[in-house]
Amino acid sequence: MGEGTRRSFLKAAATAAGAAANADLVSAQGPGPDQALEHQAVPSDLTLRVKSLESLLVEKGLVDRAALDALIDTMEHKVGPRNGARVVARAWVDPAYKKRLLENAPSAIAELGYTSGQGEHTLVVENGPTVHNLIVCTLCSCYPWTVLGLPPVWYKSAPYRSRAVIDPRGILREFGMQLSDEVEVRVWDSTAELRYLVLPERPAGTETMTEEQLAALVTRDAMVGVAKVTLPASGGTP
Ligand SMILES: [Co+2]
Repeated sequence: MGEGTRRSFLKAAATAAGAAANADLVSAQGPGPDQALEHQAVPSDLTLRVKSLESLLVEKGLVDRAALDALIDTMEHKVGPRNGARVVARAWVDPAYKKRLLENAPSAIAELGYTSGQGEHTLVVENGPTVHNLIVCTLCSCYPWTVLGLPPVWYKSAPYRSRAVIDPRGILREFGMQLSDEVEVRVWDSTAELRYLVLPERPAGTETMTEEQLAALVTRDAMVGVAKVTLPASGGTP
C-alpha cells in the first residue's frame, strides 16, 4: 500500500491501541465475571471491538506490534506518571501541600490540574523510614490513572495481584528492594472507587534541588511502591 495509506492505518491503529489500553481501565480482567463485577463492569461491546480490531490489524501485518508497544510505553512511562511525579515533588517541597494531599488527595491533585472526572476517590499513602506502602488491585487493574497513566503489564498480571498480598516482601525483593524486618509493609488493595498513590521518601542529598529537578527523579514504580526514589549515579543530570 502507499505510504500515505500506511500512515493513516498506523494512526488509526495507534488510536485504537490507546482506546484499548484505556478501555482496560474500565473493563474486567479479574478471575471471573462475578468477582470482577465487584470492582468493575465487564468489557463493553466497544472494548471488545477495539481489541478485535487491534488484533486483526497486527495479524494482517498492517501495524507493527512493536510500534503499538512503544506508544503504550510512552503513555506508561512518560505522560501519565509525570503527573504523579509533579504531585510528589510538590509535596516534598511544600509541607502545607503535603498535608492537603494526605488529607484530601483528589482536591490536592486537582490543584495541579489533574482531575479524573470519574468521581473515584484517591488516597495518598506516605512511605517513611519505618513504613513502606505497596499498591495492588487483587481483582483486576484498578489504578490511579489520573496521576500514573496506564498500569504496566506486571501490575495486571495474576502473579503480582496474588503475591503482593501473600508475599509482599518477596515481590519487593524481585523488584530489587531489600527491606529490613523493622520496616512495616502495608499493602493497599485498590478498587474502582478507591485508588492509591504512594508518596515515596525524598532521597537524601536532594536538599538543593528544585521542584522540577525533584519531579524528574520520581518514577512510576516508586509511586506504586515497588521501588524507592534514588539519585542518579554521579555525573548524571540533574
Ligand atoms: Co480492580
